[in-house]
Amino acid sequence: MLSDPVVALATPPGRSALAVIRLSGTGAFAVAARCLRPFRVDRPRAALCARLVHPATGDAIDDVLAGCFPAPRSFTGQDLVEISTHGGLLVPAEAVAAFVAAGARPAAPGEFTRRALLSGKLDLLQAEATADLIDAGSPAQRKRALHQLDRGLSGRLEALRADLLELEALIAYDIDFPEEDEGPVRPERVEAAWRTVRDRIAGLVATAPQGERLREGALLVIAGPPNAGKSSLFNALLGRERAIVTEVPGTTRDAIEAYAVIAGFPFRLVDTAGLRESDDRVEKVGIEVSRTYLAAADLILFCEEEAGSRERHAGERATFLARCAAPVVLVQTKIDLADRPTARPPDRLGVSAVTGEGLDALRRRLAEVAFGRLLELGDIEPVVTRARHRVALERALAEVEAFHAARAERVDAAATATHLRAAVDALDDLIGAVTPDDVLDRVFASFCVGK
Ligand SMILES: Nc1nc2c(ncn2[C@@H]2O[C@H](COP(=O)(O)OP(=O)(O)O)[C@@H](O)[C@H]2O)c(=O)[nH]1
Ligand SMILES: [Mg+2]
Repeated sequence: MLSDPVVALATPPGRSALAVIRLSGTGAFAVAARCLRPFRVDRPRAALCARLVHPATGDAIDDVLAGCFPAPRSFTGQDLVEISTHGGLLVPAEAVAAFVAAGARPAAPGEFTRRALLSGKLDLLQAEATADLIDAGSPAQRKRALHQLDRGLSGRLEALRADLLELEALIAYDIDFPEEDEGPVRPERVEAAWRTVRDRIAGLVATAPQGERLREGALLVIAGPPNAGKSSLFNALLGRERAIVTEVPGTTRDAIEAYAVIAGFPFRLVDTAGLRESDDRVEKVGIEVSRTYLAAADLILFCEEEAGSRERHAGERATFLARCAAPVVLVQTKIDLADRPTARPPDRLGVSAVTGEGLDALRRRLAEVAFGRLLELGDIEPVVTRARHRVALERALAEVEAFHAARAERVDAAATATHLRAAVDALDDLIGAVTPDDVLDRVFASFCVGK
C-alpha cells in the first residue's frame, strides 16, 4: 500500500538559496515531530519556524520553515509536511537523511503524484500534465500542460462519456422491446446523437499529430544549395552562433541539431550540408545524412539565394521538392544585398540573417505550418498530446463506428449497445478511472524524485 511515510527533496540539489522537502503518508507527522523543534499540527496550512535536528544525535542541521497539511486536504490526500530548508548540496541531503532516520522511506520517482492519483486528488491526465508542465521548454507547451492540469481534456472526455451513456439510453427501448417496429425514440434522433459523439471523438483524434509534435518539438530541417545561407539562418533562428559560417561552399558537412523556441513553439532545428553533387568523401556522407533528416522532417525550410541561381537550378529544385514528404517553406536569403532583384515570387519569404529583416515573418510562418491546427484551436479547446491518448480515442472511435454499422445491419439492439460500452471503457482507461499498475508504472517512470 502506498501509505507509509516517504520523504524526498522536491527541488534539484545544487547551489541555491532554498530547498523544499516533502514528507507524506500515515505517520508523517510523527516523523516530523522527531526532527522538528517545535512541531505542531494544531495550526495546519501555516508556516512555522523550527529547528531541524537529527533524531538520534540531536545535532542541529538547519533552521527551517515547515507547513503541515492534514489528510485529506493536501496534494497527496495524505498527511503531508512541506519543509523549506537552506539550499546547497549538504543541508538538504542531511535534512532528508534525518527524516529517514526518524522512520520515513526515500520516495520513488513520481511517488507523491502517484499517491495523489490513488487518493483521487488528480486523474491520470492531470498527473501526465504535471510532468509536461515541469518538462515544458516553450510557452506553448506550458499553456497546453496547464490547460490539461486544469482538467481541460478530462472535462471534455467526461462530457463525451455522458453523451455515450445518453446514446445508450436512447436505444434502451429497442433493447427492452426488440419485437416492436419503432420505439418512442425516432431513429433520426439516435442518428443525430451518434453523429455528434462520433464527430467530437474524431475531432480530438485529429489534434493528435500536432499535439504529439508539441511535446517532442517539430523537426525543422534547413536545406538548399551550398552557400545559400542555411547555417546563417540556423544561427539567426537559434539566436546564437552554433553552426560555422564561411563563404566557402560545402562548409557544413555534418548535420547539427539544436532546440529552439520559435514564436512560442518548440522546434528541433537541423542545419544540413548543402545538397549538391560532390567528389569530397566527407561532404558526400554529410549529404547522405541530410537526406535521412529530410525523410524524418516535420517541415523543411528550403533556402535559395537569388533569382539567377533559382533559374539555373530550377530543375534540381523541382526534383528535390518532389521527393519531400513534409511541407516545405521556401525562403529567399540575403535580401540585404543591394544587387538582389526586388521581385520575388509570392510563395517565397525574403530574409536576411545579417539585418534580421523578414525573420519575424518567417518565424510566424514556421509556427503556422508546424502547429497551425493548434493555433486555430487556441488555448480553450483540449488537445491530445500523447500516443496513449490517441490510441484510446482511436479505440473509442472504432467502437462508435462499429455501433453505427451494426445498427445499419439491423443487429439486435443489445448487441449494438456493447460497442457503446466498449467506447466508454476506452475513455475510462484514458482518464484513469481504473488503471492497471503497469500503465501507472509507465506514466510515472519519467517523473523526477520529489514530484
Ligand atoms: N549579406 C549577407 N550575407 C549572408 C547572409 N547569410 C549568409 N551570408 C553569407 O553567405 C555565405 C554562406 O553562408 P552560410 O550560412 O555558410 O551558407 P550555407 O552554406 O548555406 O550554410 C557566408 O559568407 C555568409 O556570411 C545574409 O543574410 N546576408
Ligand atoms: Mg552551412
